[in-house]
Amino acid sequence: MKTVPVLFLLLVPLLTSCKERLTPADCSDIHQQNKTSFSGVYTIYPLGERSAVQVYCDMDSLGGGWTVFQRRMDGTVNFYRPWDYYKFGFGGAAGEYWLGLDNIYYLTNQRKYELLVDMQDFDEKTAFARYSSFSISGECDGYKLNVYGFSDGGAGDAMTFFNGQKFSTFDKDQDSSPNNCAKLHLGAFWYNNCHDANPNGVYLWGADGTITSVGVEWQHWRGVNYSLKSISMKIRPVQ
Ligand SMILES: [Ca+2]
Repeated sequence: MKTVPVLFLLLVPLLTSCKERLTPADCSDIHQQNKTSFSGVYTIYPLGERSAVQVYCDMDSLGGGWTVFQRRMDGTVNFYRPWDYYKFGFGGAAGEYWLGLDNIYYLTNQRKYELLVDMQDFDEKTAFARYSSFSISGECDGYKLNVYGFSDGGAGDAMTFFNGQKFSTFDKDQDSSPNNCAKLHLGAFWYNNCHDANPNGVYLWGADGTITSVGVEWQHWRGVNYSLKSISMKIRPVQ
């Protein structure tokens, strides 16, 4: 009686030995396996089969297959957090979240990636900015940003300003300002001196000039005193 389940258990490794299918490194692998996949939450494995992490996959924008590493949409998650949260990630893939600098590093150092930043204001207008190359270095090098190859989807270029910068949080100032940009702008980013965009700023529901440039902003589109309704940053291997 008991031999049947035991036999089945012994067979399981054989039945599930197709690792490529089981451990997609990113959303583009999932998209490759099934071109009709919907946008939504999936499990990816940035560093092999023991590195499972949930992400939101954008299967709609510009052909789909995008792995979202940053997403704001309703103000439900506090993004004013210290270093370790940005290193390991926080929030939930079904809503607002940050994937984590370690995961972004693992991904962008295994393949060559492009970056897409999608955004929407409270008038339901949309715009995007696209970069043909995006990667970051490891923690020992401050997760330094390497981004170039801008093409405009109406939003203008805010990322080139951050190229070459290390990542900063309020408790780890690695910016190029004599001040602490993360504390000044209530966010965390590859701050320079200080920012042209503040995607991890405070969710402020539209125009608000009470405190300048602390909102979820993209300066070249809606300016520094307009906090966007949604913004998401996502990567895809260059074909
Ligand atoms: Ca500083």
